[in-house]
Amino acid sequence: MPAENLIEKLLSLKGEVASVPSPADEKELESVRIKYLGKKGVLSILSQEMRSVPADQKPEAGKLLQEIRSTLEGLVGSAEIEIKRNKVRREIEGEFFDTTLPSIQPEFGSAHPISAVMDEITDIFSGMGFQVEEGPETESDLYNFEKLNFPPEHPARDMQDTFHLLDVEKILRTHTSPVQVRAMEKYGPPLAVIAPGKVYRCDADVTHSPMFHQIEGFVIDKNITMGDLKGTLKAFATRLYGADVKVRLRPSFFPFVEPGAEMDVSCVICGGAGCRVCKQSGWLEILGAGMIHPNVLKASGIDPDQWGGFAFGLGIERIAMLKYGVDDIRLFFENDMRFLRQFKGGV
Ligand code: FA5
Repeated sequence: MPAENLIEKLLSLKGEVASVPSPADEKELESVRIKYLGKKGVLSILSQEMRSVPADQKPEAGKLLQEIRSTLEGLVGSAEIEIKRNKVRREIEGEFFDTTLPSIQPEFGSAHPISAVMDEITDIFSGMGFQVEEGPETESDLYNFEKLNFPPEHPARDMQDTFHLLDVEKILRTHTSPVQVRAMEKYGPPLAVIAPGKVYRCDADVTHSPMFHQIEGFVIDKNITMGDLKGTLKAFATRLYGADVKVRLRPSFFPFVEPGAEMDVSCVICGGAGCRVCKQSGWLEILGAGMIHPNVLKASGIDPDQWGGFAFGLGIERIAMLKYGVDDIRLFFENDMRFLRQFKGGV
């Protein structure tokens, strides 16, 4: 076929297509699609005729063909959207909505009990003027142990079964105490810091989990005494457990404090009379504490002759277990909705 003929045909088709009205329904849409864009449609036939067009005229014919295809595709595409839209509109108009029916209430989630206890404790200390700090969960031996007065190979390291990361000289922090050093180095004295976060130990039974949460707290200032430590912790325990709670400090050992202590509160279950939870002793241990060791102050760039401080660290899961009477720590991490829903009313 001579090229002029195909080009003429295409020009005339272009005019025709420009005046095709937008299809009003699915039937009209389908017939436009079949007539022009179908396998045996006009465009397909004209495309085949392209083969016999001389090479120098192919560009013009090809361009026209492409223009016509785009116009048709645009026409069909927008008609398709409009037809669907009209269909939905008709359906909605035909439906009856009873606007007086009560709506379906979405189910509200709630804070995880561990997050709630952590927030509550953080709030108590923030209220006393402590600033909140965070530290990295992957730590160096230097911050997790050495600057905290655990010498290399010292047996005290065995108190905390450590996860070592392969290929890098890092560990998962075993406690939040490294944040003491990091904050002292960052800000210098005086300081009052609280550091909540996740910690990790190679440890698993009904009261120990490989990942758990601690809150570290410490104060650095002049003339700080054990009395300041006890007063602060007593104020904290009173806010957490109520005015009737009693506290006591017992001597204990942590390399980064001297003297070191553990604090017990009168049993929150039996009020001190003796029960299964407190093993008839009337007391529950809730945290470790002490006066910050001069070696830790030195390692953090603080002169121990000028400044002193106290520190404490507590396990959140232990506090939450006592608070809610939970006897297996794993329940906190299994994401069983039957367990978690019980804390919905707020904690
Ligand atoms: C420490 O981790 C010290 N860094 C605390 C400290 C800070 C002492 C500042 C002095 C001054 P300890 O190893 O005892 O101490 O752990 C503190 C608490 O973490 C424990 O009382 C316990 O409640 C909790 N804990 C320890 N191991 C686990 C575990 N595997 N799962 C759950 N809770 C744990």
